[in-house]
Amino acid sequence: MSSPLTVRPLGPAIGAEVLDLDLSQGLSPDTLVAIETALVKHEALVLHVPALTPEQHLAIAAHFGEPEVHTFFPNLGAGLEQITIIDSKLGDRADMWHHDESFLPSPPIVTMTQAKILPPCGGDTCWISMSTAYDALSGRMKHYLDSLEAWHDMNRPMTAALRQNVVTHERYLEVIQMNRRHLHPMVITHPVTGRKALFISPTYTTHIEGLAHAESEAMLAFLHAHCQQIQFGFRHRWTLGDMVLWDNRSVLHNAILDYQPHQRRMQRASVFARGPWHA
Ligand SMILES: O=C(O)CCC(=O)C(=O)O
Repeated sequence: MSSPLTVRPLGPAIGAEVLDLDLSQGLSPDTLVAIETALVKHEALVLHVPALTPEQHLAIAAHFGEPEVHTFFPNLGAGLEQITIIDSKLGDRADMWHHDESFLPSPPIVTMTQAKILPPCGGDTCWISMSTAYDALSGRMKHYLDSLEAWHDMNRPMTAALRQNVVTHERYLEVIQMNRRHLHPMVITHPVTGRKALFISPTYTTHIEGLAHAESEAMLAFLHAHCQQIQFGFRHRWTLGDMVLWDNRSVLHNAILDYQPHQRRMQRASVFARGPWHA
């Protein structure tokens, strides 16, 4: 069956945009399937949807799984608790390479964020295809990494934030006491495409299980530098009303913080898998 949407790739490794999503026609099941197919293939997908309602945002999220009620961020309230507000005026920032909440046992599989207020320029978001980065490793390195696991710990960025004076000590203690950490495979297999992807980030990954400290540090430093090569990336310059969806199993992302003192406000939903989050 042909897709009801026209999808244009924005890069050979990662990124695409939908050219003709018409929300006045509603969101049919075929349209939702076409969005999912394009997302899984291109890993980050831009929709140009200034008319998107929060209800439609939630409907797209619910197509992928269970929309998350986020623990930390404010939301749109009654009936729309799963639509989170991320606003630089509230001190929100995400200028670090990360998978969303990889410290959870089952992290979100998809996140989708829409630009509501943008600075005059700047505030772009970048993604890295961790499947393309994995593919580019040698066969022997892939084989070595395939059997390893690494720890993801929310305390890592909190400690960095405390040192940079961007969180209060009270907030730091509150988060540290939650002790949110989890051991994940360093290479995960996508349940739909069967593609393998590296699952590590400089934000949350603290160490590789079973390696000596120096070995783990050296291996992670190599892998982070490897993944951040420009050819594995995709950068989106936002226009008001754009929504980008990303596949949290396949990509890292980083929202550039280069627009202060201007405001940047996003509305966001993230989605938990209804079954296992990776194959
Ligand atoms: O604001 C953005 O562009 C992305 C922020 C982010 O990291 C997130 O929503 O998970």
